[in-house]
Amino acid sequence: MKSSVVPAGCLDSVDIQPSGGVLESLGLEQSAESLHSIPPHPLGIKPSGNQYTSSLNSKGSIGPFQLFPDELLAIFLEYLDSSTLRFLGSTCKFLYAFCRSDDFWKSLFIDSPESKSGSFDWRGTWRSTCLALSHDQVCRVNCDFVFSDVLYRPFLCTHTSLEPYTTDIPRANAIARLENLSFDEFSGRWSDKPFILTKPVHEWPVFKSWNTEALLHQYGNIKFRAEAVDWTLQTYVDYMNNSSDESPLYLFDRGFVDKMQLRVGKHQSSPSYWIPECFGEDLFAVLGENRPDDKWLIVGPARSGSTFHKDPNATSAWNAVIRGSKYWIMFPSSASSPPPPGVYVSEDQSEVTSPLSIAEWLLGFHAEARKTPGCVEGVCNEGEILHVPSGWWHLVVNLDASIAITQNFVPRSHLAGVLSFLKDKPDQISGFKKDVVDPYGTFVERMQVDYSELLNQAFADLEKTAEVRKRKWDAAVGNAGEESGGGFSFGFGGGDSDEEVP
Ligand SMILES: O=C(O)CCC(=O)C(=O)O
Ligand SMILES: [Fe+2]
Repeated sequence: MKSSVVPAGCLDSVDIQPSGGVLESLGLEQSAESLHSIPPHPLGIKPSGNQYTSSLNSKGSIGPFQLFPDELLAIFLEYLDSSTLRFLGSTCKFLYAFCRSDDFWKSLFIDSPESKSGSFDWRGTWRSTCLALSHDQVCRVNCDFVFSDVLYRPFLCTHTSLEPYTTDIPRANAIARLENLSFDEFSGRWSDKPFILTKPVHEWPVFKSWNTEALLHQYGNIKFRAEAVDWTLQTYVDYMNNSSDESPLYLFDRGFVDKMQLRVGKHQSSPSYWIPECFGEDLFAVLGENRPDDKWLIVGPARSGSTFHKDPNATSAWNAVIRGSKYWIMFPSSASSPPPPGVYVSEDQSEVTSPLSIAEWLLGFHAEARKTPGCVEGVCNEGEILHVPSGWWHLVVNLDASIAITQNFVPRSHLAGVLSFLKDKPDQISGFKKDVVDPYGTFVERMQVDYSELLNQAFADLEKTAEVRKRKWDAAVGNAGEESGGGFSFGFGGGDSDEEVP
């Protein structure tokens, strides 16, 4: 299959719709098979490159505005309210095509009182939902002579097959799959490596009983957070079953344990689920009520997922797939290694810019990423649980509609890294309640009471690391052997940084 990968612009523009500028301009490569699987655009919109083989071009009808690139026109339209957008869309085919773009309607609807109150019916698109249009009230004007990468790109990304990216994982990249793991094995060999545990989730009652139907039956009227909205589970599932967003809205709720009245941990009577023993205790538990957020329910349709990030506060995480399956691609983090291809971080590493949707990233950067040293990949199937070590970059995409639970934690083996993060990067700390004004101090104080030996060991490790780094620095600047004078001092930061998410 890989031998048939060709730049899409080389394909015959007559019989293959998505040829022309859109793929080339994005620097995208795509297999011929996956291009053939893309249906015609429902309005007939085509990539910009097709204008050069057509004698007609609808953009001509917008007069002097045709001088503006489509990207700029799209920015203008973001400022319009729904009735203006609707009226403008009835002036000519070109503007009709633009004003139908669901991204505008998504922003308009998410900010609307209906979305906030949760009292609305999902109608298949953001536009139909915003305007309360039933299926037969939606007209479809033929836009055969609208050529626009800006309009065509999201459609292409929504319909591109994920298969070429998530299968045929090179053996060297494959994430280890383990039946089981002891605490000693985890602490000794595995706490810095991603792995998939194939068994422990199978005994969880939530694994045995949860599916979309069952959840709807019990919790259909409960509101859960999905990015910027709080919708009932029923509304979210309606959306999930009937939408075609390039980046589907992702349910990611940190209050699910209370909302669903779950009991977490084997010590509970009739527990709903428990944490595999290999991960040991979570040292943030010493903070009690003051601990940062740590548990999320994750629900999403196929193609939803998480763009590249590191988990918050230098924590590690596990992610258990209850239904569906997830493709993971991950990179270790170190001060000397760059972020994954296509991901840019600010100098202090506090901001991550990955402006691309998951599909765009796969189309544009996956091939390079796969060849990058350190890259690991794997599919975590139903009933399996994946370990995300502290500091690792990860991108995740759901291969089917999925339900998962994730928890972040501080294992013993990463205590030093977490202390260093909290002390050296206070501006990047996240997930603590506002009244915890000094997370580092509070954590150290609580650790001194419950785990003083472990804490002292972690401080000693940090001192040692700082000492080694100082020696390396001295050697590099040529003052080896001298007492280091003022002017430069090391924190105990290891040089890595951690961006917040989920
Ligand atoms: O399931 C996902 O989308 C991944 C969530 C995530 O990033 C995590 O659990 O750390
Ligand atoms: Fe994550």
